[in-house]
Amino acid sequence: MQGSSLARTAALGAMLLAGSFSSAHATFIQAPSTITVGQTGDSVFFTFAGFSADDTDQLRLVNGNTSVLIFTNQTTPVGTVFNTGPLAAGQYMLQLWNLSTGQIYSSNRFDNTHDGDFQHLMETTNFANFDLGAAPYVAPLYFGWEDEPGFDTDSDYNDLVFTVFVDPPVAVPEPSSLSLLLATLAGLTFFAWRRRERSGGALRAA
Ligand SMILES: [Ca+2]
Ligand SMILES: [Ca+2]
Repeated sequence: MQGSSLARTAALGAMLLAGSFSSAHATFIQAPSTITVGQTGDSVFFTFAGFSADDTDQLRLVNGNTSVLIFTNQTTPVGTVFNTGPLAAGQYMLQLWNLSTGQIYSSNRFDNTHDGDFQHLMETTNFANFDLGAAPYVAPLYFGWEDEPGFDTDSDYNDLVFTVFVDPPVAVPEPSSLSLLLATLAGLTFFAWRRRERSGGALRAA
């Protein structure tokens, strides 16, 4: 399960947008514009990895017509995990709500028409690129938002940093395999009982 989750996270990173983009921090690359939930029932897990920003920013997941709050950068402890719970299969966009300026930015840069299609979400394999000290935990990819407008951005992309993976649903044992499991447990219990009986008898004989 862990392995497939990591593989899916890596797949997210592999889905790069076409086109070129230049940043003050060349070590960042464009994050995918959407998160893919492969099958209905999958959950998406976000972990807050840190921030350095004056503004108050919220990471949000766009789910249908609603925008679900995931983290607030100023108040969320590093390492906090947010589980969306089961989602319908499909593509999900992320948003950054800068509450200090009132601006909303999308993980899909082409929704940022109010900001010249500026790319506000970037990714990197190297946490050190965020200048936030040591990585709080190991992850294959780290995502970071830029909360300033494109025309005057510092492009540090560390205003809200997080990781994400999509988790497939836990398989429920089928009735046939469940009864087999119960039969096995019953058998083990019987043998343990018989072994106790024998050792008990040996003690009594001694
Ligand atoms: Ca910053
Ligand atoms: Ca910034």
